[in-house]
Amino acid sequence: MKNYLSLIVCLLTLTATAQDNRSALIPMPNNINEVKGKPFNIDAKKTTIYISHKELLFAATTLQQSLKERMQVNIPISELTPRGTSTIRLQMEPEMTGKEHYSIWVDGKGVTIRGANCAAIYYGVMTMDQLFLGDGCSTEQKKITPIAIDDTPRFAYRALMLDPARNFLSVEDIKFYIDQMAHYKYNVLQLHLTDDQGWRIEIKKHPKLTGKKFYTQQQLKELIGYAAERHVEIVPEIDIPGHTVAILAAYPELGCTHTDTIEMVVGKSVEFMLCANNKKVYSVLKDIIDEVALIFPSKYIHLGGDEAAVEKNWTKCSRCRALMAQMGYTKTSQLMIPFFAKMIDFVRKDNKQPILWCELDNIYPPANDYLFPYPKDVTLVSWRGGLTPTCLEITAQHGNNIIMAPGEYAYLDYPQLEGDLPEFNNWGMPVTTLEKCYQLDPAYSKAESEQTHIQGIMGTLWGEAIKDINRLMYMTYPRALALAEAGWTQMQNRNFESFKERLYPNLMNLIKQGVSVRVPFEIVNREK
Ligand code: TNX
Repeated sequence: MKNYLSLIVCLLTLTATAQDNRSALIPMPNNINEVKGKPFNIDAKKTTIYISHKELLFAATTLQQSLKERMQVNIPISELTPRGTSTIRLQMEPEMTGKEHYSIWVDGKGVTIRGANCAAIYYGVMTMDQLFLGDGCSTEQKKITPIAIDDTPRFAYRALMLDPARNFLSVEDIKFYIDQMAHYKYNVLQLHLTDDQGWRIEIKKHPKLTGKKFYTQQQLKELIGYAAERHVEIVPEIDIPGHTVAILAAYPELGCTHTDTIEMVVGKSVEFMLCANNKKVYSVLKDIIDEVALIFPSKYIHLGGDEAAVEKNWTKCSRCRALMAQMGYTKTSQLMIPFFAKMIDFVRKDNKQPILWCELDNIYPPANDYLFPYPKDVTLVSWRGGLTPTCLEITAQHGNNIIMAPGEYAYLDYPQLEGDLPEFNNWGMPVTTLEKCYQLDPAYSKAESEQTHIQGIMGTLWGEAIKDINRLMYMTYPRALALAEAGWTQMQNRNFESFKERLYPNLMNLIKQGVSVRVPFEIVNREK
């Protein structure tokens, strides 16, 4: 009787919303095929999740939790050879190509998720969870509709960025943020750890850097471990040589000669820079980079390099001017060459690769070249509104890799609608609607041959107005869902109308997890 009733409820819902097993898939998988036949019945007494390798235990536990939450069943996990008739298999197959490539096969007899490694299989589990979420009727009856998915991401680098330098975020809040982003197959979280308003990472050799609110190295290691289980890598950013009031307030002797007597107040000014010709600057930064490299296992260290007010600092500084004369430089910005040559050398010696925000010779279009010649092994992030097409071309010419965080699509600190938040620090930010975010093609319609240097995407949530986790989530979701699809899904599989429909179950689910999403009421056509 209960089943019969739920079937009626399901049929009614079906007519209203056309739910099926594809209706909650975000990002849309790149290859889905129908499989004919009966659904697979989950039977709490018979069904078992089998893992081919011990390392898959976390993915299996995640799937177990998903089944519990969506179908109210407790399914055991086993490391034994699969037997019986009701099996869910997580099968590591090293010969499968692609680091994040997974496949799912569901038929009347069972479920198999395959991948070359844990990350790939974890993404298969994430997709399974969305199959359950979308396929409300079947899920209600503890059934899984047959389907075949073979999915691999368009881009390898799919990042979000948080800025605890401006407003501190607790470790617990960052973990909660990681929980959500991992569901949408993001694999990088960049932490902007230093800025004018604060230095948030403990550096043992220079303890004065940190004030009251910071992360100890131990806390960071724990956070890195938490993220790694969910296949999210944390990339640290130490922003130099501008955005450095916090470090200069602690060690004023690292500033330029003309700032020797200026009182530095954390957060008060954004225009003071580290001196480009001071041995101590380089020795302190080496200590910092060495400690950062030891804490973070990531391949990359981000060194900022954005918005350096060179004229207000290096041009006025006698030491910097002396270095310019010695090097025969005609423009102050050329001092970035020896400054970053040293920094990048430190990074390389620590077996890491540098990332920098891409700065061109103009902050508005038209721009013609880099601000200074970036070494080839620097990965650049394109961010300034209007300059991404130029960044794409110049990075291709010079052989630098590029990550796409274009202001017009990927800035999560910008308002989602006119008149919406942020209520302060809004310097005339462009409105970045959900639809606008969705329109991002990370390759900017370039031919295949011209996009090989594009690593992926990053949604940046600058923190000036982010006072707490609820604001953080409000600015992130649902726009991060649109960016997730831009990073993962091939253009031919993307469609805003379809995305809008797939959004609703995900919004409901996020709310259920306690995520304060913004309701994107503007996407609903009220004149039906
Ligand atoms: C520019 S984006 C910055 C940040 C600010 C942001 C505000 C970038 C590399 N630098 O320091 O927080 O604008 O939108």
